[in-house]
Amino acid sequence: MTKEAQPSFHPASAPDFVPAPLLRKLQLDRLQTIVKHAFENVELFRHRVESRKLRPGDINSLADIAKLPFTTKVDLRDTYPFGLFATSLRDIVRVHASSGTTGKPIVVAYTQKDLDVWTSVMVRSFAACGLHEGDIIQNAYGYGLFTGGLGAHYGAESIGATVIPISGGNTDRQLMVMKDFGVTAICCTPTYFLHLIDRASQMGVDLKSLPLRAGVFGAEPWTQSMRKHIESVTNIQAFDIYGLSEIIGPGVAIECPNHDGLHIFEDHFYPEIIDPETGKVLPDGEEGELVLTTFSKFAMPMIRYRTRDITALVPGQCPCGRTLRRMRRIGRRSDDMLIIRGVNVYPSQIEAVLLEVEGTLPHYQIILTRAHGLDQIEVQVEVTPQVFSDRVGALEALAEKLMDTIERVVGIRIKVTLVEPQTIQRSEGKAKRVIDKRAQS
Ligand code: DLL
Repeated sequence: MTKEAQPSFHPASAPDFVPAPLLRKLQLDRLQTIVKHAFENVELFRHRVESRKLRPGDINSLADIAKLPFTTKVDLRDTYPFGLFATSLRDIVRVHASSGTTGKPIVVAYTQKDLDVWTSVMVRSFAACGLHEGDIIQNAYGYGLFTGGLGAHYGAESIGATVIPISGGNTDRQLMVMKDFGVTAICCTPTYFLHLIDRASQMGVDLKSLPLRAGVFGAEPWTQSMRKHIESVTNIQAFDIYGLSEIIGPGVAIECPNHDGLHIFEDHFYPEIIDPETGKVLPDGEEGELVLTTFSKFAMPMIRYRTRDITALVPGQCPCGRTLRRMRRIGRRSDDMLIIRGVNVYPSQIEAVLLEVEGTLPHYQIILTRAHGLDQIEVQVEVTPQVFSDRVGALEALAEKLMDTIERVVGIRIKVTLVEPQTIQRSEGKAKRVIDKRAQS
């Protein structure tokens, strides 16, 4: 049993319950305004729209959004650093950046009004997790150019909670603060929370006995099995929060206490699911790439931004009564697919197997190497201290079982190496699951 978040209705959540026809009308108004703003102020967008022989006045329904061009991460790179800004620098009060895989970061910008919108969606996110005035929130997302720290910070302050701006890292101090300050909720990546759990058990801190009752976990994929693990060893309720720098940061979507998909704050972020190959819009329920349009961000509007995150919109209404549509949790990105011996392999498929099989810990790494021109893949996973101290035969049997199960799920046999607890490097932020050594092989 998890410690229940207070179920009462929070007034900040009122916009989550706007009747759908009104919400659609608001979305169309906002879409028309933002398209006009981007057309008038962002050269790249204007050229693309004009080359399609379109004008902002041609957007007369929400379905017309499909006429507009997509924006991609490459566009942000090509216009680095300020090329997609739609207001003068004088009106921009904050920038953030996310590190790309290729050197230069992606830069994003906010006017004061944009920041107010961001704070409001973070307040609504915390409210959906049952947090309120009087809560003590330990914010262990990194502060700095990463959006996690400051995004959660202003939302938590604005809901009236007491914020501990501890940022990531220094795990022993995190646990001391959690215990001594009576922390009731924590914000961090799910893998960092796993690390906190481990360290707590080494230090003899019983997380179940603390007032901690909610975790707001995001910034990286995690699984239902990881949620079960976290909730059973801590008794907290684990909420999935989604967001990305290009759209605003954390607070694009959040789970409600039903934990059946994440409600998208659709009055500010319009979702579409497309076929990543053809770009065609897919109906609700079908899995594809999430495309988001920002309705209320004026420093840097993003029209039809291709997130690369793979999900589906959940058909039907959530029992919580929110009219905001939900998306399935993000298990993978279209660009993190590995192709091994011609078979498509996603790290999330491997993780799901590791977490289902008894005796392993949720700490693993996928190592890619190349031998004789062929890609090789190995999974290293930590096992529990009991398993590790067991007979060699038992370890071998567990490795065999994992290899069999992975083969059944993924379609190819992958080498699994069991390693001692605490061998795999822990992350303070987003975990690095895939170590690609192919260039060195
Ligand atoms: O990770 C913003 C954030 C901070 C979200 C704190 C939640 C909590 P970026 O660094 O730009 O922004 O990374 C965005 O991270 O496109 C997804 O691939 C991934 N991601 C974010 N949240 C989730 C989640 C922040 N809940 C990228 N589940 C996104 C799965 C997530 N993946």
